Amino acid sequence: METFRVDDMTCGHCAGAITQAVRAVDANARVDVNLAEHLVHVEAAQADAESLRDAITRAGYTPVPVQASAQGATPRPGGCCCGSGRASCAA
Ligand SMILES: [Cu+2]
Repeated sequence: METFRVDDMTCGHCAGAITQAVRAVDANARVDVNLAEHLVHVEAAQADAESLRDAITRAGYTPVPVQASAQGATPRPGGCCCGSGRASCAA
């Protein structure tokens, strides 16, 4: 599973364009777009992360790979989701 943050993906059209770009390099990839958080999750069938990133870039967007450990906004036990070690980001 590869995750990219694509800040310039702003509407359903962008999401569709990115999905198509990914499918163009990996027809059997499972693409899951979270428009609200500008995240694209790709379960690739054959393409590697670099080709996926390339495909999204060529579609005109700016994908930033997201580390698996940084995914999700759920606070981890003993610290904040952002890894600062504080009890909460707002503290
Ligand atoms: Cu758009």
